[in-house]
Amino acid sequence: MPWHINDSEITPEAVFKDRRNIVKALGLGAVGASMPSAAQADIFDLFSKDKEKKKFVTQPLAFTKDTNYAKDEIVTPYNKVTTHNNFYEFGTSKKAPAQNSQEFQVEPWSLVIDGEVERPITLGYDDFTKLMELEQRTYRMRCVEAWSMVIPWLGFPLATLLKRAGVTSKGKYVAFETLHDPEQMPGQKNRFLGGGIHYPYVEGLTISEAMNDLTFMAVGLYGKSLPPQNGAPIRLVVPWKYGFKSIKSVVRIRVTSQRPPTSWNQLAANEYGFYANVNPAVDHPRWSQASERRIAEGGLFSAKRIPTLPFNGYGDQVADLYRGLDLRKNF
Ligand SMILES: Nc1nc2c(c(=O)[nH]1)N[C@H]1C(S)=C(S)[C@@H](COP(=O)(O)O)O[C@H]1N2
Ligand SMILES: [Mo]
Repeated sequence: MPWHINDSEITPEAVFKDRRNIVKALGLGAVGASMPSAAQADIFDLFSKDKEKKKFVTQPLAFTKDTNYAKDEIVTPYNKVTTHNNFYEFGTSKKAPAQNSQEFQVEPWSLVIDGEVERPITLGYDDFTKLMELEQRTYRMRCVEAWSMVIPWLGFPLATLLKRAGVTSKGKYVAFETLHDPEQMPGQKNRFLGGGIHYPYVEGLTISEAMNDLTFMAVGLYGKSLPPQNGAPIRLVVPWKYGFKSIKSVVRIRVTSQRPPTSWNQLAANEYGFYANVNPAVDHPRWSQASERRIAEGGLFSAKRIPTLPFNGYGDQVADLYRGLDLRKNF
């Protein structure tokens, strides 16, 4: 049986990325319909072996400091944090990111910190975990869609990175960018699957927001490296802002003099502002922001409704950043 060959005898591993390539590598052309069913079974064995090989694996990570910023609240179970996601690059339903991202390749990865800095930095995959001292931060996470979670992240303050790079006097904003790789991210290939966002997904903060100690670069959650659906290998977490600010799978952090464009604002400026601070007093044009469903055990609609707090409850640390700003206009 010519199709029953060991991987090593055919081609380098890279070719075994998807079914089309396997079919090409085996020289089978349009298989399937014309093939006897036993032969088809062999082919599908080969696919599933390949799947096992590529399947994403999370690694345990050590941390030195552990701070809970959601005291007395129940931490959202791991299986909810990793199966109820927004990551439109992998599809727009809540389950799609977990389903479609398990073959996501994060090694090698390169994260560039550049722009208005004295010393641009490029970090490789191992650098996030080996050069940086990791801490655990348990934060509330409030999506603009009025659901929320409590998540124990692992990572380091963004300010640590920015201080190493040395922000120049022209640095007023920070622009973030997600990986652009349509081969790996079906939502970037197909406008319908990707929810109409113009990719790569981009986000931004003012420099004072970026330097605030709460602003965190997460490389893990629940004591392990990030699963792809949560933004592997490194993502932003800004706990006083709506979740869409917390951009995933970041490849570039650029300090700028001008306010950078942001993806959801570009898509619907009347609904999603640049600031996006959690604010129960300013409703979304299509729904109230006064309360939220806190996701725990059970489904979204059995989740308890609780009041939403200004700045998601982090006003003590961040309200000063917005003194004199009309938060109704600057939503
Ligand atoms: N690149 C990218 N980052 C993203 C998103 C996205 O679609 N693409 N969704 C955002 C939204 S709307 C939310 S609520 C959070 C969800 O993070 P979580 O899935 O880890 O809970 O990620 C944010 N970061
Ligand atoms: Mo969100």
